[in-house]
Parts: sequence; structure tokens; C-alpha cells
Amino acid sequence: MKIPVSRKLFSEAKKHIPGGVNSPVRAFSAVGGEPFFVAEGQGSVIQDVDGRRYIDYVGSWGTAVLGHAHPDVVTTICETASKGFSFGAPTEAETRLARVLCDAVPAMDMVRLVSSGTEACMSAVRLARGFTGKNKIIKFEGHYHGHADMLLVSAGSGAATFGNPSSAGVPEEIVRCTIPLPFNDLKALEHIFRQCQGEIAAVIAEPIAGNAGFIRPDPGFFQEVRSLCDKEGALMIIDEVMTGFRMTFGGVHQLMDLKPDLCTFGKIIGGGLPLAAFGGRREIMEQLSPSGPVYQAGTLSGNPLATACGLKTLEIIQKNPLFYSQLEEKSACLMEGIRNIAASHKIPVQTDYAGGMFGVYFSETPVRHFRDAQSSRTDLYGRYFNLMLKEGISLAPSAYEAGFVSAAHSQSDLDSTLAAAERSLKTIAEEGFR
Ligand code: KE4
Repeated sequence: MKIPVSRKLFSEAKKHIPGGVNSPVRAFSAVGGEPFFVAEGQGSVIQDVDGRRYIDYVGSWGTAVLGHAHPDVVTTICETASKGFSFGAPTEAETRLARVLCDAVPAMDMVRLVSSGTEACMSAVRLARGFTGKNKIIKFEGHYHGHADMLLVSAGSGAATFGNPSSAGVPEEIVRCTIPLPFNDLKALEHIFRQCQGEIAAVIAEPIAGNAGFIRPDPGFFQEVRSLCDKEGALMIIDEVMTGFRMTFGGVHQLMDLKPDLCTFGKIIGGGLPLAAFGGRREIMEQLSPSGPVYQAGTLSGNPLATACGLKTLEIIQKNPLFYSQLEEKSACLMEGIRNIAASHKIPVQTDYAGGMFGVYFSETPVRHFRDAQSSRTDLYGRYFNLMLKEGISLAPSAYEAGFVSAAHSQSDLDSTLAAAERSLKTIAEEGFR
């Protein structure tokens, strides 16, 4: 039997790259099997090196909100590249992108562009500590804010997938100032604020926990977080790297009627090239070097190609007044379909969605915090993932990840996906899953 090209590439990759991948969750370790290697992506479809095509619901972890290789974005990148890639000097386009972001997000008077969500969150925490003069930060279990040392505690996404929510190599002294709490647990939050009176620099949170699957905040939860922060002189940092520009043209915190002191963005705002951002109130942001004492820097920050790609992506989104309702309709079609199919086979699933983002848990009970997600049937998720992959549907290779639809996903993509889900869930029911 012919050995798949992906398998050959994976064994070669493992000789030169730890685990054969440049980001752990890509290795499929949580769901079994080996990753396929992508040759190209067009619209809602990716094609692997063996010529197999998949309807793609990973979308580069939510970055490809327009679909892959949008022709107008490709043209913009090529035109920009012909004038040079990176100068390490200011360019007008960076200011234009900063203005677009600040106009879209009232909580941001100013913004700084960086190259990854990790950098954005790490810098926002340092800035909060510099501005408040305090050290402790509160985060929530299963929330993921990138892999900076101080945030790799009870982290979600790949960290949770590999059962090491706190990583080796992170000194105890660093994480002693990071306090992980159960999401949606106000009593725990109030208790910690009392216990650490005057020591909390910030609370950092995903507005919807997409790195634990898909967990919404309880109604009023973040309003309570806001008032506790105000009372205690702590900053509220909302991490919109995944949710930003996914449900509305701005942060989902705006739909929750929240006003954070700092927020972070990534993924969509770079359109698929390395670009992220953090921003907030002017008096806080002006503490950043060179205008203030909090140092933060980056060779490729505001990179011209990434900036042009992000600007074009946001321009295309903003031109379509139906962009977000169309995304949400697709998520609704998918999640209602999956829920009905699972019910017809008496398989317990919990589904939820918002804008272009959705989550599926194999669980009898609703998932309100990370521990619920951890006690869901992640084994069944792995089986479902692999059955759907065989059907040509590419889902997140971990139960602790959200899924994403894009503007490129068609009704026929959704219909094919639901037909594949019918066959996959029927197989699971026939195999037995209790
Ligand atoms: P990056 O450093 O990976 O660009 O961003 C870190 C980050 C920060 N905050 C949130 C809410 C995020 O979702 C992320 C990154 N998301 C994961 C996917 N859930 C990245 C995928 C990966 O690690 O390969």
C-alpha cells in the first residue's frame, strides 16, 4: 500500500522539529493519528499533500475568517511585498490600522501592534503591573492567553490538551503571582480579592472561553469582575485574541456592555499574517516605552505585510453589513444540526455558538467551567474528530478548542458537514459509547 506523503513528511519533520510541529496542538496527540500536511487552502477548503480535500473548521485557529487566500487580500499582500517586507521604521499603514482598531473598540484610546497573541497578552500584563505597581494577576482555569511564563498556569488550549496546564520550565517564583480561579465562580473571586487586598494588578479573561472549547460567562459575571476591579484598583484585561472581530466589528465585550481597561486582539486583525495588538485607556498606554517606563518592543511589530493584510481583511468585513449575521447563521445551522443528529442517536452533546465561533462537548450536562469540560467525554470527541476527518471534514484536533466558520463556507459545505456528522454519530451510536 502506498505510504501517504503526509506520513513521510511527518517522520522527516520529527527529525528536525520537536514533535514534528511548530505548535503542539497541531500534532493530533489528543485525538490520535497523525496530522495531515497542508498543500494549500482556497476559501473554505484545504487540500493536503496527498490531494485529499477537507472543509476546514479550524481556519488557522480562527484567523481565516474570510476563508483561505481571499483574492483581494492576496493582491494587497503582493502589491505591498513589491515595495519591501519590513523596515523596522514607522509606516503610515500602522497608524491607519491603529485608528481602525481604536475606532472599532471604544475601550481603546491607543493600541500597540505586536506579532502574536502571546506577545499581546504578556505585554498587557506587564503594563498592568507597571501602571498599578502591583504584581498579582488573576486568570481563569482553562483560559489561554498564550505561552508567556506568567500566564502558563491552568491554561487551556494545547496546554490543557496535553494535561500540563502549567508548563515545566516556569519558575515557581513567576507563577506565585498568578492566581487561577474557576471561571464563573464569583465567590472564589471575591475571596481572593479579600485575601490579597491591595496586591491584585489585573484580572485577565477570555470573554468567551474558546480555549476550553466554548464556555460562556454567566450573566452578570463580568459586570461583577468590573466592579471588584474598580473597588480594588485592579485593571480588567479582556483577551479578545480569538473573539475579536468574530461576533461584531470590535470586541465581543462590547456586546456584553463591558468596558475593560486593556484588551488584546489577534488572529482576524492580521488576516492570517503574524499580527496582534493590545490597547486601552490613554493614561495606561502612555506608560509604555518610549513615552513611559514599561518596556515593550518587537522587530516585526507593525510589519508592513501583516498590517496591509489585516487592514484589507478588516476593510472587506466592514464593507459587508451582513457579515456577522451571516457568520452566526452558519454557526447556528451547524450547531442545531449537530444537536438534532446527536439527539436522534441518543448521544449526549452540548453545543453553543456566537458569531463565527462554536463548540461541541460530548457531555450530559452543560459546561460552565473548565472542570466540566475536563469531565466531558473527550474520548468520544476524539472518535468523532477522526470519523469526520475520514469524511473530509477538518475539525479542531482537541476537545478544548472552539471551531470556526468563515465567510467562504457555503450552504453546501454545511449540508455536507451535517451529512458527514449523521454518518459519524451513527457509527458512534452503533459502536456504543456508554
Ligand atoms: P498566539 O501567541 O498563539 O498568536 O495567541 C495566543 C492566544 C492568546 N489568547 C487567546 C484567547 C488565544 O486563543 C490564543 C491562541 N489560540 C490558540 C488556539 N486556541 C492558538 C493555537 C496554537 O497554539 O497553535
